[in-house]
Parts: sequence; structure tokens; C-alpha cells
Amino acid sequence: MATKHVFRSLLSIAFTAVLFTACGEVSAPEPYGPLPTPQQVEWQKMEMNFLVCFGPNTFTGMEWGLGNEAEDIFNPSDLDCGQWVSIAKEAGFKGLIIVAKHHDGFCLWPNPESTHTVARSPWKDGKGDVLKELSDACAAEGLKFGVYISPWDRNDPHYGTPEYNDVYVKTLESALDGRYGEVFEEWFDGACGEGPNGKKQVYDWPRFHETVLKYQPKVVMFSDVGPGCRWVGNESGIAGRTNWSAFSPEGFTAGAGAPPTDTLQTGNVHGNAWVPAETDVPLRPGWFWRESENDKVKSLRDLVNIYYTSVGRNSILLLGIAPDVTGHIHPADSARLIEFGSALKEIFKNDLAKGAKVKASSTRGRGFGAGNIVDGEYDSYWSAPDGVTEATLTFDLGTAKTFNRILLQEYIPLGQRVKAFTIEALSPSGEWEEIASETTIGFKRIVPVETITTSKLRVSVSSYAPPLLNGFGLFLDNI
Ligand code: FUL
Repeated sequence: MATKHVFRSLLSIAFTAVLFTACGEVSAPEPYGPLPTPQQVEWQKMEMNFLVCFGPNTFTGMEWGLGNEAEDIFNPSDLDCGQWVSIAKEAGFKGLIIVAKHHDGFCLWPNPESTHTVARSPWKDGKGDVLKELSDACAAEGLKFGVYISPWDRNDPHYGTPEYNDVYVKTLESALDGRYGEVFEEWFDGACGEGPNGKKQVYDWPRFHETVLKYQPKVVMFSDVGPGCRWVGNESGIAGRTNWSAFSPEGFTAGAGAPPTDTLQTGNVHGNAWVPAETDVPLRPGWFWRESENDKVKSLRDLVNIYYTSVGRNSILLLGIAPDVTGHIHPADSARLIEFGSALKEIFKNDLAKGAKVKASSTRGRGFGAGNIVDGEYDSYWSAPDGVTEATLTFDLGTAKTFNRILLQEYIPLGQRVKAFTIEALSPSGEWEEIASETTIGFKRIVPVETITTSKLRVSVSSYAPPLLNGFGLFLDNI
């Protein structure tokens, strides 16, 4: 009886296997290396966010306030968070992170742990709350809200003693406990200078992280070394041409204990954690508003180039925005931001690879065909079979197309794999000519090339595991 049962079971497994093969269905590829959480994938899809820098520095013209500024210095005449949000939205940014407390310790919300807050300022008779106004404005427009709460505090008398870690934990709680809704990113600046008593703080990072996660389990935490995302190693808007989201944070800490800046820029090829790079750069020369810098807002060309060297290099862009003393984004800045958003729309509206016929040197099987690369669906991707790490894709554009930007995307939910790729174009005389040779792809890679006209392209990839590509595009930047 038992033998008969086993026989029947084996028969049924064999039948299922035959059916499976007949239908050509194959299983999804195995993941490779460290993987992003679903929140990190969503975060990367945001691509561009504001870092709003506003506080006593706006009124003093300083970059790093001393912490002894009188609270009554903070008095914006017409604070309008709705204006910040609508400019962000129109320019294509998806979230706003507010510098809720900078190194000077002044809190833009009535933090009960501090005496150095908006509650002591003349603004709205001490009844104002910038975090409330901004989180409400974000929610109204469907943008995400994040906070930067500097661990360094030049005002708090406990700073430099173990008690300060308690104060800081309670400060985090009062901004993150849900009273301002969901927080998509918490920004831990690495700066750790001296406090009012001349001492530096020994930060209790595990406790800080635990506190944030307790209230905001879906948050992505930024610091020089993660855990959610890492600093890109400079404030010039430039991620590494090679940029792995894999990273090994062991033995390092934020601030003075961070790895060398070139490691932050490139990540670690065989890193053991998923800690993608965030590229923070101010729109003006400084992070905070200054009258004297109204004519020094970055040019449109600079911003578009920064987009290529950040978002186009597997990073996200965090652009520093400095509202002025009225509490508005100055017209010089808002005009440039809108211009930037329109330029990106203009460049990327016409994908010249749309409708291209794609052939791959090998394909995993049904459901993983080369056509998936150009179908516009994020979760549909081409994959080479198991064991294949070198592959070539040929894109037949039908007719000759003229472009100078080539976009490639890897399907990162299953890891970052591609270590090198070349792009060749078919010349008028029918020869393949190399037009680019690069390393990593990641979530999104935009390769600038000389303007070229061709009807066929060939992309050869070399990777650590079967490559998975879900996006390819050709664009013309005429800005
Ligand atoms: C830096 C800070 O020291 C700047 O003041 C600014 O907040 C920037 C975003 O990060 O490290």
C-alpha cells in the first residue's frame, strides 16, 4: 500500500515537472549578495528630495550657529511650507527632509526636552510648529516627509556627558513618535563637535537607531555609514562612476570614524549590507540662505549634470534648499528649480528606445525575455540563465535615432550584480563601434555619450551572477 502511495506521488511530481517544462515556465533567479528592503527600493525610486535648511542660521547668515543665538532671532515674517511643497512637486521632487535641529540645537518644533525652540521665539507668539506645518503640507500634496535632527548640539548643557544621549533619545521620540505622521527618512549628520562645556559627545548609535525604528519601522536612516543609506563622501553632487549599493560598515562609525571618502563614493563591491549612496548638495554655495548668495544659485546646466552624476549613478539626489527670512523659497531658487524640473521632463519625455526589438545572447526562459527590458514595467526584467554571467543584448531601433544619453537599469530587489558593461553602436558602414565602457549599473545608470545617430546598439554585460535588467532608454539632452 505504502509503495503504491510513493509511486503515485512520484508520478504526480514527474507529471507536474513535464507540465512545467511544456509550458516553458521557469523559476525566478536566486538573489545575489545583500538585498534592499522594500522600503529601500521605494526610497531609491523617489530619486530626488529636498533637504530644507532653515533656522537661526537663516537669520544670522552663519553656516554653523554657535548655539547661543537668542531664540527671538527666529521670526519668519510669512512662513509658507505649502510653497516649499508645491515647488518641490512641480520640480519633480518626491519628499522633503527638514533640518528640524541643526548643530546650534534650535528646534523647529516645541521639543519638551529643550529650552531652545520655536516655543521661546516670537514667531506665532511661541505657538508655531514648523514640523506640523510641513508634514501637513506634504500630506496634502502626497509628498513624503523626513527629518534631520543633528546629534551634535552646541546649546544643550548636557552635551558631552552620558545624560545627553538620554536627552537626544527623547528629542528623537518627540519628533518621530507619530505626531507628525510617517517619516520616510531620518538624517543623522556625522558632525560631532564640541558642546557648550568644550566636550565632544560619545554617541550611543545603537540606542538612537532602536528609538527611531520603534516609532518609524519603515524609515530609511541616513548617516555616513547607514544603516539605511550612506553619505556619498562629498557635497559636490558626485556619486562614484563605479557605485555599489553593497557596503561593509563594520568597524566604522558616522563622523570622524567614517571610511575614506572614495569608499563612500564607490561602496564595497563585496560589501555585506545594502547601504545605497545618497548625494547631498546645496542649491546655493551654502546650505542656509544668505542675501549675498541670491545670485549664486546653481545654473540649470550644473543641476542637470548633478542629476546625471547622482541619480544617473545609482544614487539619489538630496538637494539643499534654503528658504529666506520671510520663510519662502526665494524667487531666484524657485525659478531655477522649476526650470530644472521642466528640463528633466523635456529630456526624458521621448524615449528613443521605445518599441525597439531586443535580442539577448541567452535568456532564462519564459517570463524573462529580452523584451522585458523595454516594456516600462519595473518588476518585469530580462535574465540570463543560471551560471551565465556574460551576455550581450542587441537593440534594433527600426530606424536611425539620434541621442546622447543611454539609460540602463538593474532589477535591484534581487541584488546588484553587473560589474562592467560596454555599449557599441552600428556605424553607417556596418561596423560595431564602442561608444562607452563603464562598470556598475544598479538602480539606474545614465551614460552620457557624444551625440550619435544609429539604428542598432549592442550592450555587453559582465556580472557576478546572471544579469537582471529591467530598463533601457535612449534620450537626447539638448539643454
Ligand atoms: C553637513 C553639515 O555640517 C551642514 O551644515 C549641512 O547640514 C549638511 C547637510 O551636512 O555635514
